[in-house]
Amino acid sequence: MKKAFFLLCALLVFSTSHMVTATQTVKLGVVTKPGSAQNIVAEKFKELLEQRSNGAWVVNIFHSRSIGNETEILQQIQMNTIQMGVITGGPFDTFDPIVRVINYPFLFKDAVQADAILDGPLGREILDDLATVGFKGLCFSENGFRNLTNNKHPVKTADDIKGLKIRVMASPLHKAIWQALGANPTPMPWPIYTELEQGVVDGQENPLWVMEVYKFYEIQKYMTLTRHVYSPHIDVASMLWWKTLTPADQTMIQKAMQDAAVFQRKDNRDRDGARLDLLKEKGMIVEEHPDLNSFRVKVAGLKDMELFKEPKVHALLLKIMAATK
Ligand code: EAX
Repeated sequence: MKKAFFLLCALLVFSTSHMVTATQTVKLGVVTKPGSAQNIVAEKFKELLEQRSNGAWVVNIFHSRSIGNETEILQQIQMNTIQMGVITGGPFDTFDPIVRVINYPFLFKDAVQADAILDGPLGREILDDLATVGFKGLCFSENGFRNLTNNKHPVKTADDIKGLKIRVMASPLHKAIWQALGANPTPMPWPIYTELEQGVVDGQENPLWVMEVYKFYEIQKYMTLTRHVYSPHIDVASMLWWKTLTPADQTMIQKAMQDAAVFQRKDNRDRDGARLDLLKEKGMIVEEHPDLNSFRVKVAGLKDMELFKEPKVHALLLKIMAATK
């Protein structure tokens, strides 16, 4: 009898302790490889959530296109086969056109202004709107300001772009920007090293870290510091999954991602100076002072295009433009 009682106790202790230590797993997708901006966010988030939950949560990161391109990762998040993602703003705008607003050319003067808008109520409007297409928008981390590279000739004014074959993200807005600038834009999902190497396209545009981490200095001769679009990542969760979480877990996950984003944005910016030096050392010819006015004039009409015709999208664009004047 006594023995049976002890056995029962042991069983109870085992099962309750088992309940307490049961881990929950979250799958998080990024398209880029370790060392990339998205991965730095993802790894920081993993570290913070696992630490703060005392191991109750485990984050598994899927990277380097192991679960598909960014559009495919987003589709899996909608279905909750993947729970979270750190996804570049570009490919997001086919899911919700409101995302176009933050990819608008020459919208933000600098990173400080981008943070002020994206971390404030206007950024929140965008994140909240994502619920209409199945995402819980958590916060913004960054790819950074995008710059043009090409393998044909130096680009100083917008006229130099005429006829260049430029790879763009799978985004109708990005395609429209490069059409307006006179290029011949080709949408392609990430990664694009082989296409550049083989000359399928002449150039591409991305933040400085991409040219370093993906070694574009090996295959692209000319770079122009156009900073034409500030490119955030949108850090999202599957709404189907989010609704199953306790409020305490929601808060912990939201906070861990926000802290990871703040960490990564600073890290990315701190390293940009050294990156530029490195790219020059590696032989890239850099135009540091392009005639950006010539670019601005050519893209000025975009806000009146079909792409922004949905009233809530148009209204938000005008609000952000007024706030960043
Ligand atoms: O971060 O597809 C792109 O150009 C993105 O910037 C990519 O995610 C690299």
